[in-house]
Amino acid sequence: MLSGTEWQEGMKQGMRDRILMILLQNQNSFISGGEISSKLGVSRTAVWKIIEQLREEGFHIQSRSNKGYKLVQIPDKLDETVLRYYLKSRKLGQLVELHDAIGSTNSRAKELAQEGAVHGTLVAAEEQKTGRGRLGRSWSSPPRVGLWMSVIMRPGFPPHFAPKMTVLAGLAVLRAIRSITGLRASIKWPNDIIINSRKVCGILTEMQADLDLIEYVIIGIGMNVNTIMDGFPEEIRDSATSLFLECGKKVDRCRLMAMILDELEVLYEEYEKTASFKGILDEFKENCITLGRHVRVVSTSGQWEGTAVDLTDNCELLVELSDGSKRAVMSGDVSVRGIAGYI
Ligand code: BTX
Repeated sequence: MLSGTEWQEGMKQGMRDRILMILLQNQNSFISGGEISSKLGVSRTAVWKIIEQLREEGFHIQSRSNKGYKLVQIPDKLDETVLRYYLKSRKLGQLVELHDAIGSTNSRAKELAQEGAVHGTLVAAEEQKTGRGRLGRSWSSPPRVGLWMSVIMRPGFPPHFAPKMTVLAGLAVLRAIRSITGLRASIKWPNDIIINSRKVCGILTEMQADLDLIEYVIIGIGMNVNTIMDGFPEEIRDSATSLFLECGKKVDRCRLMAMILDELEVLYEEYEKTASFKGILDEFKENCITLGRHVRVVSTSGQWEGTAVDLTDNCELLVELSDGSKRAVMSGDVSVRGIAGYI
């Protein structure tokens, strides 16, 4: 049971979120304190107190006598109400857990999924202390400059469909980057998003399944959004980039996060409805930097090289060897020969 103070805090937070939403919906015009107070059934003094609280949190709110309040600037931080304001999706991101700092959003999402969290639950953090990449690698996730987010999905598919979820996520990220910044990013099969030969985003898909059905998939997305070059650990400065470094402008992280979730939902539902992956795979191939390139495959059975020629219907990379034979690569690590060596 909630204590009296917890209950009051909850009420205050709820009121703060509702007032913020009203301000967001009226961003270009003033809205009077009286109108807000009658909409929410609270006193003008209560409205004023919340406006002061929002100002302390960094929201820039103008006030004019006889006119009321106008929100003119949103602080650069992850905020559930701001995210909700941008979100159009019906399922993805409807339940949200935001953290200032966490070990790994994927690990937390996995815990929640095991406790029964619903399809679409989102975990995101301002900072990850132990962000994870594939094969035990680490993912640098410094505070307040990136998107470090994980979505729990419960597709009613068999386990061999899991690579398709990474494809959907990659395309969603690509589309979101393009519509918000105008930048054309590419995908390095299977899970890296590249701009100008540098990695701007990585995707980590983890799955729990039994023999014939996926129980849940966690789609972890790590994107360098407003990172400056000095913000990267030295060892990745030659291979990493951020949206800010590429387009020269700071990007609204809540808007970007909402756009990724919206695009992912659109792609996922299109696939669920039509059961056809062809259009999605074609779009992936058009944007896949790996195809047509010389690749080096590092797998548990050793290293070998060839030319990436296609993707199979199961999203495996088809690599042609010098003797003309072809091998499909499912897992393993593929490096692509690019301008700056292998990325
Ligand atoms: P990956 O294994 O393909 O890439 C990891 C490699 O990328 C590292 O070894 C390093 O060389 C390089 N790297 C590390 N951090 C960065 C960075 N910030 N930008 C560019 N390059 C970097 C890719 O794995 C998948 C990463 C997923 C990260 C998300 S964040 C939210 C979720 N939670 C979590 O713990 N992981 C995922």
